[in-house]
Amino acid sequence: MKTAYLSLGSNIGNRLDHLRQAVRLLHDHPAITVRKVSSVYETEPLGLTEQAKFLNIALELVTSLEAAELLRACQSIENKLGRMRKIRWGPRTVDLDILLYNEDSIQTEDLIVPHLRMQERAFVLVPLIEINSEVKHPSTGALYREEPAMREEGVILWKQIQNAGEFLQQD
Ligand code: GSY
Repeated sequence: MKTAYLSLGSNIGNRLDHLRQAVRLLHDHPAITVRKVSSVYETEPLGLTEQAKFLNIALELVTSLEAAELLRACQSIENKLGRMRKIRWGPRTVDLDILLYNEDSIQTEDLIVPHLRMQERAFVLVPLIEINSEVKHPSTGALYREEPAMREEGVILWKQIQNAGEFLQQD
């Protein structure tokens, strides 16, 4: 079994509902168990700033899938939830990004792990550190909690979540 960390974000429609449906679909996958879900954070958009604020979460899962298979599972969930991403850096129904996979470094055409620039994004780091403050870069050993981006503004606690079950069960 491999442990992986994902970042999820939504800034269209019922943002919380999109995140919850995505987590539910992940958890329902026969080869995936969602172990931890962070609190929900409302975050200032990065990239194209003239768009709605995001809700972001991070989660920890265990899986028997290889990284490429996990990527395909994430893409299938994005498609099922009708991701709209007409504009690069623009609004999206739901985005699932693989941040870390089993302390592996992966560089293929489709997937780069650790996720590129994750260490520069407070909307990724703050939820991630909430669920595991010890996570580090697999090759440099740098602790993500010590990244300067952790101290950036624009990431507000929106809904406290105690555990994955609570997140999945709420209406
Ligand atoms: O990379 C994920 C999509 N995305 C986000 C996001 O999830 N949150 C915030 N705050 N800004 C973002 N810009 C993009 S693109």
